[in-house]
Amino acid sequence: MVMRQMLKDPNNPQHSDVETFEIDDGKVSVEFEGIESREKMLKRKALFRSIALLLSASILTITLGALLTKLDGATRYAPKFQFFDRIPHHGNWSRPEPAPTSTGAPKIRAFMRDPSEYVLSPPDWTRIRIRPQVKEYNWTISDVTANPDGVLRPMILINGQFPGPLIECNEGDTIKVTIHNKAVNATAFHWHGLFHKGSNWMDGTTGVTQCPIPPGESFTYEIKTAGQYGTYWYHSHFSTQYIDGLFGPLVIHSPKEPGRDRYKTDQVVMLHDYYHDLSRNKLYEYLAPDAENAEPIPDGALINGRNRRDCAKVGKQYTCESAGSGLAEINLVKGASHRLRFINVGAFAEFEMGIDGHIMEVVEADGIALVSSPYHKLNINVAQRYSAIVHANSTDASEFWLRARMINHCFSDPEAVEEPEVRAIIQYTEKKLKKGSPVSTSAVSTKQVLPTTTPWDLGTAVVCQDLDGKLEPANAQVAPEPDQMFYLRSNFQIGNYSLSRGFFNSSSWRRNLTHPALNRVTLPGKQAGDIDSNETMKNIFNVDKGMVLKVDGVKVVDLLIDNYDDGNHPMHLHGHKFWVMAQGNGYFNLSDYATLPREGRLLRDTVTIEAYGYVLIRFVTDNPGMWAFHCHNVWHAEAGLLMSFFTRSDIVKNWTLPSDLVGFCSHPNATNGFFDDIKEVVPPEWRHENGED
Ligand SMILES: [Cu+2]
Repeated sequence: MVMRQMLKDPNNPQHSDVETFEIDDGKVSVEFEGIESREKMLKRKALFRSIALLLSASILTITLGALLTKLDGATRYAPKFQFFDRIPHHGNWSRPEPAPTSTGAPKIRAFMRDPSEYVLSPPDWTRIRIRPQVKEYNWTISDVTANPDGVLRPMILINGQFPGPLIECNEGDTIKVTIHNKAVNATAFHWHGLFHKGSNWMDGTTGVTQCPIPPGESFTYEIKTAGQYGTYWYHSHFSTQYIDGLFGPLVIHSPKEPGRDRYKTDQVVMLHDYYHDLSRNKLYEYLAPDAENAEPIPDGALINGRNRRDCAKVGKQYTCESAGSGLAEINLVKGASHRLRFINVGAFAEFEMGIDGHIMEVVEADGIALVSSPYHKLNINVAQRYSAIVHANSTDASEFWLRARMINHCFSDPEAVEEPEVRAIIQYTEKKLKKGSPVSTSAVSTKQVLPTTTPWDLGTAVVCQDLDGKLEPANAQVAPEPDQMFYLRSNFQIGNYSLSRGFFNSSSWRRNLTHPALNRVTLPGKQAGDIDSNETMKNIFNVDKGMVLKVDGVKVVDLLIDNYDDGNHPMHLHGHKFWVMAQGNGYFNLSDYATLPREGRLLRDTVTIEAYGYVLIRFVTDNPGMWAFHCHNVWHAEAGLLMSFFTRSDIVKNWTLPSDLVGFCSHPNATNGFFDDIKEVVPPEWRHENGED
């Protein structure tokens, strides 16, 4: 074993914040200098808390004192409500078309998407050879008040319906989605898990690859699908906006996918936590002083956008009309096998889900076909996907519960959630499902036949971590030896004004909406200069507000992250799949590094780092661009847990970005709806003159 000195990369000042190692034949033993032990970190956190408490107490005392003595400076320590009440509403919400009620039939809720749209139509590859096509979609984004589960709330929808439409294509097709932004706020769409080889600017990540699409403007995303297949999804990548309704499934079929003859029907099942308020208002509370990283507790959960709340139990601040709302129904032809593609399209909660009386054979994770393995229940974290084959061969009943429970032990207050479980009805049907058939829609009424089945008699998950057991790719590829390793610590720190923010090492991301990272390295003559030079990189990026790790050439990169936080993080790398080399609780044992098995490693695009755990991922930097790496918990990402990898700068620096995208950056409304962090949550009179605002 060769002992090597820790290397600071002289070519990239951003790296000075990161321990970087060059690896010699995989034989490397490293010492992490300057890293506090976890115990120390915890003590420090406790100390921060006590200081914050003390400060709050003194602020309260001073405030009371000031009020009592009518001192001039009383407003300096304004009590919370004076600015918490000032929640900005960037919305111009309209009620949906009034539902026809005169017929006495159940209300037709036009904003609910017909669930049969989530039943797929895979081509019959045995009969036809399919040429690549261009699949075009036209989406109008608008602000709508709607009540998927009964509770009326402002939403932002695609073509006035919820959830978003299915994008379905074959490998090699080009997807063209034209966004017409008719909402009051800006937007941008990310295609989760898609590689965008050679077209990084189509990745849709505000602050990283594009300026937002301003209200009143349109933009066409062109997405190539060569070289990948399986289950993906899309969502807005503008602050926390997607959880207000801007998300949907994206499925790529391929003749290369193994096991296509094993199931008769194929459909999408989206699971998600759900809030009854606009996410922007929740973000306001979450990022406020003294909030201490207490993530907003979901008001409930939905399956394919559906659930039904008991209006009698809903808070008085809401208007609740549950007529016409109902549970999702999933139809399975009796006696046949079916593929269910589960996607966690939520904000925050990991789900544990299972179907009464049915084993699920897991055959896909994040677009990678797996050797089939049976499970009673699955854990699925935010942004992850699993396909399971379910055999409709039970003789016990014709209706069964699909139970999906948010693992509320991972919430800041586990007891605060009223209904952690959401259910869907699995119905056996006699005849073949046909795409576009109204079979599910008409059934969503008050006359749903509710199953009487009992859940698996197994313990419930209390830790948020990835699906246990060994998930093995069907086409196992041996992971290559690494060239380079980056080491990150992820944690939350309470800093100025008692604000809690997420950090990778010393970097906490603050989105710059009008100067995204990719634009900074491609705009000719602006700032780019010679991006290989030390000085230019330093001028372009401030590591405190967003770490950018530049990797030159095609390298095999290892990224080891230790999580010093009591929350878990579903970490997502844009534009790549990575091998999960190691994952667990506690520290990664560095003595295992040189001998990590490289065979049969799972490849995916979203991996969970559990609370006080670690993960070691490996990927190849063969896709030129600026690629975000971030926690997919929307609250954590907005609190700063995002950084970027800058790969193949030699290619990227010669790019010219589409002129319409570049034009958005100087549009006066490009930042509509942007949550301006400190400016919004800290009263002006509190702010220092030290550049914080
Ligand atoms: Cu996180």
